Amino acid sequence: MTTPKEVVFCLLLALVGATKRTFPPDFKFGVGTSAYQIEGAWNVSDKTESIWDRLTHSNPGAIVDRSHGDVACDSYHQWQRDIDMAVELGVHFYRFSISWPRILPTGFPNKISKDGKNYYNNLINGLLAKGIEPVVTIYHWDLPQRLQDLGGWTNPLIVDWLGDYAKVLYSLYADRVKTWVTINEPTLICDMAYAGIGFAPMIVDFDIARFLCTKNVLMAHAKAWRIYDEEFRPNYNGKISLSNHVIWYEPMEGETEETADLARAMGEGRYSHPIYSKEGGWPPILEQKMAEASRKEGYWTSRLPALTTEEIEFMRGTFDYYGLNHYTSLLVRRQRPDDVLHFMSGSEEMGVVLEYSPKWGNTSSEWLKSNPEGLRKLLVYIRDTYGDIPIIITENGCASSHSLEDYNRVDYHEKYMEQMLLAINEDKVNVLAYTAWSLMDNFEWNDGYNSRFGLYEVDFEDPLRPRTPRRSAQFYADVIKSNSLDVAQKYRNDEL
Ligand code: GBH
Repeated sequence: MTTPKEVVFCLLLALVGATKRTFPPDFKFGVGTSAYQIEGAWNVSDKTESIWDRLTHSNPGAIVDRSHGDVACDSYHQWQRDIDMAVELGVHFYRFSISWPRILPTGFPNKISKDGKNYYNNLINGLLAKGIEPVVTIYHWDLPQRLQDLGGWTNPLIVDWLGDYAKVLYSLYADRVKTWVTINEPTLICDMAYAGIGFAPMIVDFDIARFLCTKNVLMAHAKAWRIYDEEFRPNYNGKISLSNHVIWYEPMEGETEETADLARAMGEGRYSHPIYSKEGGWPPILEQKMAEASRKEGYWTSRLPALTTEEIEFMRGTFDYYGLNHYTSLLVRRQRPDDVLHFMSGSEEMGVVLEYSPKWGNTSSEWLKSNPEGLRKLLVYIRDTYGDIPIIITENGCASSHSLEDYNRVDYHEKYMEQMLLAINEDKVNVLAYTAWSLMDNFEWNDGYNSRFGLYEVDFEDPLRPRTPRRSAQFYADVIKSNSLDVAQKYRNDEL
């Protein structure tokens, strides 16, 4: 016989167990895409060339399947279907980006494209009509080629160019768009673009251009944030930040946290410390190591540009939330004399080497290993380093095979969301929202159409680009509907 006391006890236990897998009541779920990856219509109406149009057309070998985004998912024509998919998933918000050369064909605000303006108006209004919040990224890598010809992200004037472009967008859409991302992943814009690995504009200058870009991209973000803060926030009261791509750097066995901190300063701190830290500016250890390395190499000044007090103040505190794109982890160890470093394998300046752990799960991308605990540690690290800032996960996801039965994606999302929940419920990290990347298969940059990140599969052979929900889409919809991970069991395949 079970006594009433025992029944109550069991019920309580079940409740505690259940809440562990349950999201806070006001937690928000979304999906993301970006303009060049989905829109197509690369030369429709008065749209001009972006650096990705130029790269894919003039240098097809830079893309593994020699493809391009000329048509992509054809979202320029199929935005209604895109909205329908967001409705099917039941997401609270849809994160998409605006194409700079579609809105401003000259790159400058002297001419605003009527068709470009209407396209995003339709998308925004269509989402709002269905109760879905538009979350808008101002810059997701498709720089007008004209601005690239003027030096792109190495020219400090880009701080004003981006500021003007952002102001045009606020004037057009800030009455309805309440959450903004200024710039997506500065580290890709600077560190990948100048590394000579085929990322637009494919200029090889890892030592200098890369760090000029780092400073300019952060100043441009700060400019866009300040324009919003001063001229638009009083009327519209939205929130705005940038999205950083942050890897979790874990010390290798036998290595110290200090060693991992060296990698963190270069990979994460370089793009976060100037914005989110109380004191602002570069992480001190990065400034010191960069100065030492530059001196050894014979430079007269540090390759990491110095910041004036005004610049430090200009960037410091320009956020309303921490925008986090997170996919994977890396192990860190100290560099040994016989290590030869190349792009992504470590940093000569910091004296660290980066490696994957054989214990982490493989995905179909070489660079993306599944280490869900890394997300929890990273969330705690961000809170401990910068304080109790609200965090929005603006991207998380993985690629699958070209199949509708994407068990690996279900598994990845379940485990990463589970760790996020532990950070929220156990560690009390203030995470407001989660964005699955991506709504649908799309042009995956240098991987072309080989990598499939979509909750929806897209048939790129069919001129109509039909979209079909994968297993993971059904899983995500059910998680959102129930506000809990307990439904996961139905979508897993435990035999795999
Ligand atoms: C995100 O960046 C992007 O914001 C998004 O547009 C993209 O679709 C998504 O990733 C999925 O890739 O093979 O060694 O050359 C994540 C950053 C992108 C960084 C891929 C590493 C390949 C490195 N990562 N990149 S490598």
